[in-house]
Amino acid sequence: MVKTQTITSMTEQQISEVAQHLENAELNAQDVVKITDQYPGLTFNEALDIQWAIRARKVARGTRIVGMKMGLTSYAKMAQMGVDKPCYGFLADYFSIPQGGEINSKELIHPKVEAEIAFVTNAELSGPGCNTGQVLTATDFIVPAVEVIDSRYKDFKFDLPSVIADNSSSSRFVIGGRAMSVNEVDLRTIGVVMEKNGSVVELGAGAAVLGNPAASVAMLVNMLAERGEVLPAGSFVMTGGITAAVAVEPGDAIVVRYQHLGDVNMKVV
Ligand code: 0L1
Ligand code: MG
Repeated sequence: MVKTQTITSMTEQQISEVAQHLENAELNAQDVVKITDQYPGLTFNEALDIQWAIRARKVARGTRIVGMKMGLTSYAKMAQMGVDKPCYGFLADYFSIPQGGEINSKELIHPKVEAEIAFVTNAELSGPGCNTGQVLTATDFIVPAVEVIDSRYKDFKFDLPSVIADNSSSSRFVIGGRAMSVNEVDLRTIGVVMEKNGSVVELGAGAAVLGNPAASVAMLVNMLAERGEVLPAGSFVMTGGITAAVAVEPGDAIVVRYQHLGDVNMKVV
């Protein structure tokens, strides 16, 4: 456990200790208190340093990074959290569950599912100043995807720096439905219906995500630029929840029906 202390700038050793602490919480499916309880002065940059250190730990063990996710991209969710800025995280290879597959609740703490639209790019995107038009030009296709978020923090209680350090609650995702060109659909009006055990639990439309899910990809690119990073060609990006996150437990069957794009489904075991 990390020692309680009030600091305004963390050493590399402290970044590394917190990264190990949060990654262990993820790997052992063991909740922890939010990291700002130990580090009240945690800055956004330090939180990102921790997230990138977790990513580096996984890569060093041979895990592949297969995509990126944006989180807190709906104004409703930002208001609920009392934040004015979305966050991003990375997707590791073992987060990917096939269409119709099983979400193993034993590997997770308190999973919730979110209906999202994912983009796959065919050209490098770089910021600052990346805009929605550049994203649409660089999009190979979109595909429906459901994110399973799982905050490592007890009772899903955190603040923005804490959740950024915790890889923005990334844990699993399922890609389903069919791929389509952005020219074939109006991203803002794509309708989504989420069903749990046959009952409709959430509804939404693409515009819930920053007015247009392509704006979420542009925001990711501009956030990456703040750290000197680009979004390479061929990237898979989940743009954030169109619907509220829905808690799931063993025995639940989730089907998300997307207008034009088909269904995404999974079972929780
Ligand atoms: O993907 C998301 O929108 C979630 C980001 C982190 C906040 C949360 O865990 O609810
Ligand atoms: Mg999400």
